[in-house]
Amino acid sequence: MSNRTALITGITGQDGSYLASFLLARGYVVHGLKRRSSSINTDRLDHIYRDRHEGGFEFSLHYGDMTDSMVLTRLIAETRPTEIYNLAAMSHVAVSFEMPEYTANVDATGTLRLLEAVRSLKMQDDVRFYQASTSELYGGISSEPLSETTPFHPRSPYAVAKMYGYWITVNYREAYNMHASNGILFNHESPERGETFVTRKISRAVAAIERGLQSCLYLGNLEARRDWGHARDYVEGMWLMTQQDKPDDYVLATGEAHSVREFVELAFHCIGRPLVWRGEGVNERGYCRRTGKVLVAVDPAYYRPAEVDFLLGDPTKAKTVLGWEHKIAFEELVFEMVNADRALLDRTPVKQWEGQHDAQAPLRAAQ
Ligand code: NDP
Ligand code: GDR
Repeated sequence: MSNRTALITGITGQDGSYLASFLLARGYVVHGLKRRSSSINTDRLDHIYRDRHEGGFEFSLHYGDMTDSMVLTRLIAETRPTEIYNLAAMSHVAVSFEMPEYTANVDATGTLRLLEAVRSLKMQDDVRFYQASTSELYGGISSEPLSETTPFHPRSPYAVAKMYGYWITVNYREAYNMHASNGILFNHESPERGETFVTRKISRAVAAIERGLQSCLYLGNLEARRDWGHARDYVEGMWLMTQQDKPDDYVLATGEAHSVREFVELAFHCIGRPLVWRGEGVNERGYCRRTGKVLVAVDPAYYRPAEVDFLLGDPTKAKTVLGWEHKIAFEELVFEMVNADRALLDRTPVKQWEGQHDAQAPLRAAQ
């Protein structure tokens, strides 16, 4: 049996699924914390379940919740992890304005619960801890590349909660000498990205519009700029942080920023429908250059109470110390996401797809 055992909170999410595959391929025993839900929430882990029977590796999921410190303590005591990756979070910025207290409970106090569970079990010298911190901490008030030394200015309940997570991780490192590191990760996407984040919302809509299942894609702020990378590259960076002799905090980013508008244009380009824009502000529309049909429209319901307009990271420290660099380029990411959703749509019964589309309708303001 491997002596490297990882516990991943948030294993059912985008990053959790990539990280689980990454660690299993390196011989880790992997345990994951999974929330109870009334319907199956392990779709992203299906391939691992399938491979487990053939691969002979050790992979287990355990029910629990970041709001339940008893479970967290018991789980750590029972699984004796050598590395803990705290990826669990209410991770949607717009939704955090609707659920600020819950977001703080999971993202801020949840991180404390996990760290304190390690300490109360006297395992602080045996565990390496990774905290999923975020570029949202910066708040987008500067157009300079953001690094580990840039001051924070969180602009959402999510970012404020993550600010607590960041500092409590630093505090446990300084107070108890724990090997605890923050990865300050800029946006990273993939075909496994949650459907209500803008990139996946776009790739799904483009695939559905191509098949005639949707007529128009409604978006909020088209000018928002993000430093978008691929989740596969970023989970490797998380792991590199826990492999260092000394714990520290690192920015992972590509060093390139693109607007939501650019993402949309490239995504429609993938299906051979280039766009032309007309109108201004909330009246702006993206028309199909060939047919003249409106394919993209602005809906102010998707504007946020406080927007983060611009995020661009400076990953120099990660490159110098960890030897980490992103490998997957922006264009490749967009093409992969659109093509994955086209393929997904091909194997999804139309009725089911329409159901999924409708199911999101009442949540539109939060997508
Ligand atoms: P996802 O939203 O895809 O995944 C979040 C995970 O947390 C899911 O497994 C979810 O479970 C779980 N979770 C949510 N609430 C609870 C709870 N109360 N108890 C236990 N588990 C819970 O996020 P990503 O994979 O994209 O991100 C991973 C982490 O990295 C998050 O902390 C996020 O805030 C942070 N981050 C992400 C970035 C990105 O661009 N992706 C950038 C910077 C930071 P369920 O599946 O049941 O919903
Ligand atoms: P973000 O991701 O808030 O950066 O947080 P999201 O994809 O939700 O938004 C990116 C930008 O796009 C603008 N936008 C829209 N966003 C959504 N979701 N839906 C829309 O219709 C839409 N139209 C425009 C947003 O206003 C925003 O400016 C993600 C999450 O993964 C966090 O957990 C993580 O910490 C950060 O990335 C880094």
